[in-house]
Amino acid sequence: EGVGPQEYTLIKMKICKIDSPKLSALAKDKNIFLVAATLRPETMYGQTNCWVHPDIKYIAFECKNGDVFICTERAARNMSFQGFTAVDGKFDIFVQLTGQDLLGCCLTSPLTSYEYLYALPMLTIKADKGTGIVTSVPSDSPDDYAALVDLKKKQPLREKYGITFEMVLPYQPIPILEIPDLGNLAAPTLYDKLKIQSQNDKDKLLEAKEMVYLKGFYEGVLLVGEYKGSKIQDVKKKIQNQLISKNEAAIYYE
Ligand code: A2H
Repeated sequence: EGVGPQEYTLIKMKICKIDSPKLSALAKDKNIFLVAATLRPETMYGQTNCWVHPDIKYIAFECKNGDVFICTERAARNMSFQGFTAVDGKFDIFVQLTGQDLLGCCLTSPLTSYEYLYALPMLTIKADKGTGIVTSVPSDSPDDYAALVDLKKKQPLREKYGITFEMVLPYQPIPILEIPDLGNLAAPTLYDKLKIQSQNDKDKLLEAKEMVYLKGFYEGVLLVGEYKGSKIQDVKKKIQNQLISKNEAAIYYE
């Protein structure tokens, strides 16, 4: 971790169908978003799902523009000091939730080629980082790929969390970046190469992450979208700015 605050891009993943009884009360006329904190806005072309932790507590609160955000209370408090809410430092909690309440939720998210995504369980999410919600890019994030494979392989895991096969089966990593030596599906390539076993395979996942990162950031070239053919470091900020100007993302610090 560096000295200054960490900048995240918040990706607004819009709930398209409310199943949770806890949310239906406030759903009537509001747009509700699961807000995911990412360091890699340029990879949003490859999103396949959203991750929440089943046991983490989340809240829904209203932003000054009327959007309803779902994230941890800690993140909501930080956002309230960063101009997201009507009154500085204040946020009204509409409803308290656990990740369990959000699992299986159907979402839409910017840039990805999948029309609908689902909120799925990831057991390694930390409550005290970002928003407690993570968007999943299994092509380029070893953690995301490992957690997605776990759900595809392990029927008891799906059953435990009420995840149907349809929420995971159609979702494959999308080739979005070409990285020298790692190809266009860097995370799956390293998962196989390092023989990663699951999302809990901490040491190997760390090793894989370090390998994808540096190489991805400095040498990765986009394969899709408006900046196809460009180096990531040259377009990361542009992609972030576009998402923000379309009100599909925001900047958040902690
Ligand atoms: B990243 P840092 Cl393609 N718990 O976004 C666990 N992980 C979290 C989290 C939490 N509460 N909040 C965010 N994250 C993840 C994309 C991505 C990310 C790619 C590749 C690597 C990568 C798609 N998932 O991060 O500790 C989010 O996943 C690898 C570390 O603040 C976020 O960016 O450095 C990143 O970790 C933030 O982690």
